[in-house]
Amino acid sequence: PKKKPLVVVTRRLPEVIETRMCELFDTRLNESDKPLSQDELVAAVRVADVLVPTITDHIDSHLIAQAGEQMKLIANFGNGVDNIDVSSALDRSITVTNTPGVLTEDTADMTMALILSVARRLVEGASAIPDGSWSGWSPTWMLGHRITGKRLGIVGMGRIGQALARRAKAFGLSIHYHNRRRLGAEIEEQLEATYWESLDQMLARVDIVSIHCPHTPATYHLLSARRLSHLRSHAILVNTARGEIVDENALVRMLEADEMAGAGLDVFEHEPAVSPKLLKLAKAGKVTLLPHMGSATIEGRIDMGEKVIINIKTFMDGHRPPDRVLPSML
Ligand code: 8YV
Repeated sequence: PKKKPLVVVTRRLPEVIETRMCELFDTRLNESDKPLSQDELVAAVRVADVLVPTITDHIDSHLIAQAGEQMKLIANFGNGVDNIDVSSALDRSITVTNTPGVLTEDTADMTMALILSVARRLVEGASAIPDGSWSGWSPTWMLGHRITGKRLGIVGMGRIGQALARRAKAFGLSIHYHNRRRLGAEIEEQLEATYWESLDQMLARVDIVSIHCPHTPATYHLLSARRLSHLRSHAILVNTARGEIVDENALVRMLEADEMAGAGLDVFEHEPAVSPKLLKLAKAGKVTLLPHMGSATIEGRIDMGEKVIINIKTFMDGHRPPDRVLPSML
C-alpha cells in the first residue's frame, strides 16, 4: 500500500476532524492548546509532506526556505492566507490551499451583530444591569441610533460582503459597495447595491462602513488616515476582516476626537495585542471589541476541517485541490 503522507497540524482542531485526519493520513497533532513555537515549526516543515497551519502561524519566506524537499502542500485552516508567504511557497512548488465559502454566513452574522451592537449600544446596555447602574426606564437614557434607512458601505464585495448585503437589506439599510471589480448587473440588482468606483467618495456618503476584503500588500492600510478622514462624524466602522486593512492609530485618533461615532472590531492590527487606547474607548462605550470570533462556530470549524481534509486528499490523489490559492488572488 502507498505510504500515507505525513501531515503536521499546528493547532487543536475539532475532535471529529482530528480523528478523521488520523484515519486518512500519518497525522501529527499538536496536543497542547498553544501554537507551535518557531523552532517546532521549523522541525515540522523539515519532515512534513503537508502542513496545516492557522492564522496564528507565520509561514514566512524564511520558514519556507527551511522546508524539506518532501513538503508539497500547505493546507491552511482558514480563509485568509495573509499568514503565509504564498509567493515563496509557489516559488518552491509548494501548493497552498485555504477554506473559502464555509465561514461566509457565520462571519456575515457576526458583522451584523457588531453593526447592531455599536449602533444600539448592546454591550453597554448588557453591562448596566450587572454593574448596578440601571435605576429604571428613562426616556433619554442609553439611546443608540436607528439603523433602518441608513447607508451601509461595504469595502470588498466577495462572498462575505454579499452575505452581509443580504442581511443588511433585510434590516432596511441601503447597500453601497466598493470592490476591485464591479459586480454583474444581475447580482447588483438582486442586492440593490450601488457601486462606488471611488472608495473616498463612498466613505464620505455612508453611515456605516464594513470591511470585507482580504489583507494583501495592496489593501494594507487601505483605510488610511486620509481615507478615514472622509467619514462623517456620525459614522460607524466595523471590521471582521483583518486589522491591518485599517490604520488603527488613525482610527483611534478619530474616535478620540469624536470625528466618527464608533467602531466594532473583531480583528486588530497587532493581534492578539489590543491597543490600550482601544480598551479605553471600549470602557467609554465607543467601541465594541471582539476577540477574532467572526467564524467561531462549531459547525464552521468542522466545515473548515472537512475542507482541509478534501484539499489534502485530492492533492495526494494526484489531482488539483479544489481550494488552491493562485497568485492572481493575492
Ligand atoms: C479563521 C479567519 O478562524 O478564516 C479566516 O480568514 O480569519 C478566521 O476566521 C482563522 O483564519 C483560522 O486560521
